[in-house]
Amino acid sequence: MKKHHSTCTLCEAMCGIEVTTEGDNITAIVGDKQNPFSQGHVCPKAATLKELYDDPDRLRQPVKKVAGKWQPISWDEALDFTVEKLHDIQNRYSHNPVGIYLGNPNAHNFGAILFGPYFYKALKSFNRYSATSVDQLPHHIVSRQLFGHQNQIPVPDIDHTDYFMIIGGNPLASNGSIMTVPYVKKRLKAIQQRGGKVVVIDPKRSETADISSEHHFIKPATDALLLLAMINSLFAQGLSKVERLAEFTSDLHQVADYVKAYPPSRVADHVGISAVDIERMVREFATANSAVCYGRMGASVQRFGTLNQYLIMLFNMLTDNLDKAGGMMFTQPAADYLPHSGRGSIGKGKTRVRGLPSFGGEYPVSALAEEILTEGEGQIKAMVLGAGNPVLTTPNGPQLDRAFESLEFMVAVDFYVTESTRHADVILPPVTALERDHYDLVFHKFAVRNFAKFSPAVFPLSENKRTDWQIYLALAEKLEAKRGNNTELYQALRQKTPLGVVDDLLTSGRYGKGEHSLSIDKLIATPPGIDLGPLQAQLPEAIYHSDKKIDLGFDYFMPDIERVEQYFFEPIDQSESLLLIGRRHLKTNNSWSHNSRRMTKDSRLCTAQIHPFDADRHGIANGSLMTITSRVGQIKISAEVTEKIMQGVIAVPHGWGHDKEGVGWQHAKQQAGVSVNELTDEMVLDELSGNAVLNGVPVTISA
Ligand SMILES: Nc1nc2c(c(=O)[nH]1)N[C@H]1C(S)=C(S)[C@@H](COP(=O)(O)OP(=O)(O)OC[C@H]3O[C@@H](n4cnc5c(=O)[nH]c(N)nc54)[C@H](O)[C@@H]3O)O[C@H]1N2
Ligand SMILES: Nc1nc2c(c(=O)[nH]1)N[C@H]1C(S)=C(S)[C@@H](COP(=O)(O)OP(=O)(O)OC[C@H]3O[C@@H](n4cnc5c(=O)[nH]c(N)nc54)[C@H](O)[C@@H]3O)O[C@H]1N2
Ligand code: SF4
Ligand SMILES: [Mo]
Repeated sequence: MKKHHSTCTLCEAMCGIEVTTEGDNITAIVGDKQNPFSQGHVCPKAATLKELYDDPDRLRQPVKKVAGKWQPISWDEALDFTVEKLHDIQNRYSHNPVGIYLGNPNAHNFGAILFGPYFYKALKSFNRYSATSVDQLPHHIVSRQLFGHQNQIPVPDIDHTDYFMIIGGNPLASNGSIMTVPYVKKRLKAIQQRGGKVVVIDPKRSETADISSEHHFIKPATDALLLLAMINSLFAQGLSKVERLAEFTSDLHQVADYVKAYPPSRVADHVGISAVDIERMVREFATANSAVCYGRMGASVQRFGTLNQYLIMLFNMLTDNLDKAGGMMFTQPAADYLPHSGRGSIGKGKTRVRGLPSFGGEYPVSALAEEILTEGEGQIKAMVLGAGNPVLTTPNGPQLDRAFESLEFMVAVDFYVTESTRHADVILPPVTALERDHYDLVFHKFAVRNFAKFSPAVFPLSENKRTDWQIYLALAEKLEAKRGNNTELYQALRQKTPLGVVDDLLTSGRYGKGEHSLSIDKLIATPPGIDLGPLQAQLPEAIYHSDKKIDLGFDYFMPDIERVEQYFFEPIDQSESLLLIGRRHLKTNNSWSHNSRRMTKDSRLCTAQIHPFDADRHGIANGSLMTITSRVGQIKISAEVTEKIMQGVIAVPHGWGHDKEGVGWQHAKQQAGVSVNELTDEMVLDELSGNAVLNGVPVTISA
């Protein structure tokens, strides 16, 4: 029996886990009490890492589709076949007809982050897409503009704040996002215990709202109006405080001019929160010792997502809560990849069909299906899917499903036959998280405390197993060899390994010398991880603009207010519509946790939550089937009548709908659920960013 200090990679919280093994078996996974950051906390999902490891439905060897059936093949055969097909397609057309989609688990995989790009680069295709554009794209754009780097995103200093306003986030279910915060419930309660407030703005009385000091229902996708009114009221009450930050940006006070038309009284009916409440919240926020306003999925992935994130940042700055204890702060990670990664170029390219802007070398995934289905030069003919299931997770999934079916070739780096990878010609399955080394390159950077931890693989890699990075590097090398190019780079990288890169980052980083002298060896010698203290003020170092000033980017963001004005004050008749929003459950993880028997015992995981008033009005009984229709499609789903949801709103989780032919998840198929992304609309976007609109989708319903 052996015990390993490891890390759960399923969500962003980075909980330390203690994994017990006997030979090749995992016998137990519990919270690691010695981990200084998570202190023993885990959620129920941690245990599913064992189920994932044991899952008989998981691919352990490459498979190739021959006459519609999957045949196991060797790694050499699979990699050679893949490269031959990609090379042939690029020879016949050009580079761009090979598209790439990268899904969420890549962010939890430092090998894929560091070495995957060598393959994407070798493909020389501009047709890159990822889950970013159904998620956090607005945050990247705001940080790129203001602070000069797409990943320089400040996080709430939750452990020191006196007032935490959460707009469109439900950390009690999600365990936090762009805020790496194990045991968030305890930390939220601690705010209240020290006399502070937790305020939740959400169309649902979520699990987080349930433990908050104050919850306000908000009509979906009206957050921009609320935020404009909050800033307006801040100036009207004479409560803005710009002196400290004036050193870094002299223009803050000018924000007042842009929000003049939005006194709380003008927006109250639209958002569903009274002017008195808005004014009071602003006053309490602005006069608290410290306060932080934080917005996530509900605020980002909607019609005005980028403007929302921008206004949230302005509100924090105008109340003197940026880069200050208890406000929004920049984490100081031990292995800082920011100086070595792209700062994020805005709008450098445009999609072929719809002319949507690129960001950071990627196009909005809402455009992917049309780029495959629309004929002409540059049409996508082949896809590389890496750790993503966009048929279930991106808007108008059924269209993408059809598009994938029409491709000449698809390769997937994934260990399941999913709704998306079932369209592949070859699947290259990497090992699971516990079988590879782990250093959290992304989420250490968003942690609410400075911390560093390395988790060595729980099991050594055997001959016929590959990690994601090994797969990508092999593909890159073989592709360049096929083109007759020099491949020494890849051999050198294989020697270096991603771990070698992290070691360089650690030793050259801010804790590489002196007291901590961090290196991989040091972290190996300290298995539970090393606490590096609370977040520290970081301006102006945190700024990546060469003049070390925050650029408020008025010209870029403020014109969007006109769109807000038009949308809300010249309204079209939507009296028949309800507004669809998403939701997460503690026991699910996007589209790929439903094969876990332990996590799917509750039969009400995939339901449409609806207010009793709306249910009555449409003759819908609790538990009965209801139909939801949008511009794009129609689903039938069981109704869950609850007062937790705002009137006029329907909440449906994503990642379900596993009843498609050929899907390999045997258990998930039995409780298939339906995919909410059969309703979401790939033609409606947050115009500033091209981010998808998954919250606030107009729908009609019937019994
Ligand atoms: N309507 C609606 N849609 C949404 C959302 C919503 O709130 N509402 N949320 C959106 C968000 S925030 C996100 S991030 C996306 C997620 O969307 P995606 O990233 O497209 O999908 P996932 O469900 O995370 O699928 C992950 C895939 O990676 C595989 N996988 C897991 N671990 C590994 C690994 O280590 N290596 C490899 N190679 N593969 C692995 C799994 O088998 C699975 O097939 O969904 C988005 N879609
Ligand atoms: N258990 C679990 N944890 C997860 C995931 C998972 O699938 N399951 N996914 C992970 C991923 S990929 C991500 S990105 C994070 C996301 O983490 P969070 O951002 O915390 O996401 P959600 O839990 O979806 O919470 C979004 C909240 O926004 C509300 N909302 C919807 N529309 C609006 C609106 O228009 N305005 C406002 N103000 N609120 C709105 C919803 O009711 C919901 O309560 O979670 C991560 N953690
Ligand atoms: S909160 Fe997230 S990181 Fe922690 S155990 Fe649960 S899924 Fe894993
Ligand atoms: Mo996400």
